[in-house]
Amino acid sequence: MLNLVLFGPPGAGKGTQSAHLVSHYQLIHLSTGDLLRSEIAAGTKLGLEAKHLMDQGLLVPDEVVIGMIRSKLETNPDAKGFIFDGFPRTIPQAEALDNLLSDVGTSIKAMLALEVNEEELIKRLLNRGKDSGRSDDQDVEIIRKRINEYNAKTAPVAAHYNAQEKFRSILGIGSIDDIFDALRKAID
Ligand code: B4P
Repeated sequence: MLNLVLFGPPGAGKGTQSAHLVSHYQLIHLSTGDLLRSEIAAGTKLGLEAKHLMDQGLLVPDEVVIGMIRSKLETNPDAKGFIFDGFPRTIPQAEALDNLLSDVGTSIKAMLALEVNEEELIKRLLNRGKDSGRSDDQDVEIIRKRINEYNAKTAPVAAHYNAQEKFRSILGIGSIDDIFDALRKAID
């Protein structure tokens, strides 16, 4: 199985590049951000609790996102592989993912990290906020909070996969096609 983690700060291009990777490698796309937004749209209790945290730029609790990923892995036993987009975002999430995959006899092949500077991230997210209306993309202070959460809790996840010799850094600035080519070279 080809299991990839697409990594990077908010606005690095994870969702954008996932769409290309999914169609090229026929993987199942698992985005915890998208799963949480579906819960919000459906008005579930989990969605209401998640929205409260997401609108403040905070991460939702580990057990919530780990539970969502566990259930998606269970419902796709015949997948060729998965692309994990926006997950794992903390060390406990990374440990849980390694265990879930090991239980079904597989593992992460690579973590691909998109590197983008803070100024460009803020510009992209404010732009997306105008087009999409996403409530967590409207305010520069909330966006900075998300970047701070990333630096404090998510960036250390890179070391977890580096220790397993699976970490690859990719420049996330440039055209979407050029970045996709760099990702493809790293995978192949
Ligand atoms: P996510 O949905 O994962 O959102 P994100 O990190 O903001 O976006 P992403 O990185 O996918 O955006 P993209 O670059 O594609 O998370 C939202 C929230 O959900 C989190 O803050 C958290 O609260 C919660 N959450 C999610 N997962 C969680 C977890 N595991 N644990 C706890 N909480 C969790 O796109 C950004 C913009 O850039 C787009 O407009 C795009 O068009 C543009 N863009 C992309 N590539 C570009 C390029 N090369 N040049 C110019 N623009 C580009």
